[in-house]
Amino acid sequence: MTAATITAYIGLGSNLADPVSQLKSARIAINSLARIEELAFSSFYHSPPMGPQDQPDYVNAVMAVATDLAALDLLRCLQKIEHEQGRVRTGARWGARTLDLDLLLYGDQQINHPDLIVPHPGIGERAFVLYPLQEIAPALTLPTLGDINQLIAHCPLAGLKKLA
Ligand code: A4P
Ligand code: MG
Repeated sequence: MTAATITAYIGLGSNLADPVSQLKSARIAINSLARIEELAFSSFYHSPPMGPQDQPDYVNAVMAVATDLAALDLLRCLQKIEHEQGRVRTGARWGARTLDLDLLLYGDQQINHPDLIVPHPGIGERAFVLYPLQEIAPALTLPTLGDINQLIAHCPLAGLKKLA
């Protein structure tokens, strides 16, 4: 890793085709990317779907990595892994998926690119992101959003459960 190393956080989610296995495979795939090292990986969390309710419950987790990949290059790598794990984009917003990899945070940067918005939109209100994020980064300050503990204090669990 170079002097340009950034700590990034990746949100993992799945609600099809054995979600826990999907997340475990994604973790291995991310670890096998060049120029990325895992720093931390949260527990798995079970969560009811946000968005359309006629889909299975999700399993979510958050991973911290050190990387010197540019943010867009990291996003492309994550999209390739989604594709390799059978993600089919139906066009339905917030629909069921084998694997969703979101770039939640990229250092303290704010990014507004047509293909990449960081911090990932909505994370300040999503229990399935905030609780696993706090588990691995309990003192984190999020760019534009502030202290993770303040965000958690205003974010009900909404059915989120840590898996044993
Ligand atoms: N994109 C922009 N910024 C980012 C970023 N920071 N990380 C663009 C990843 N992608 C980013 O994403 C749509 C476009 O977002 C991409 O082309 C990318 O360039 P997508 O993965 O194709 O579609 P999506 O995931 O269905 O849409 P969206 O709006 O990203 O949804 P979310 O926010 O990912 O939410 N309920 C539970 N319980 N747990 C979940 O994990 N996830 C979703 C999807 C819905 N309900 C859920 C969960
Ligand atoms: Mg997404």
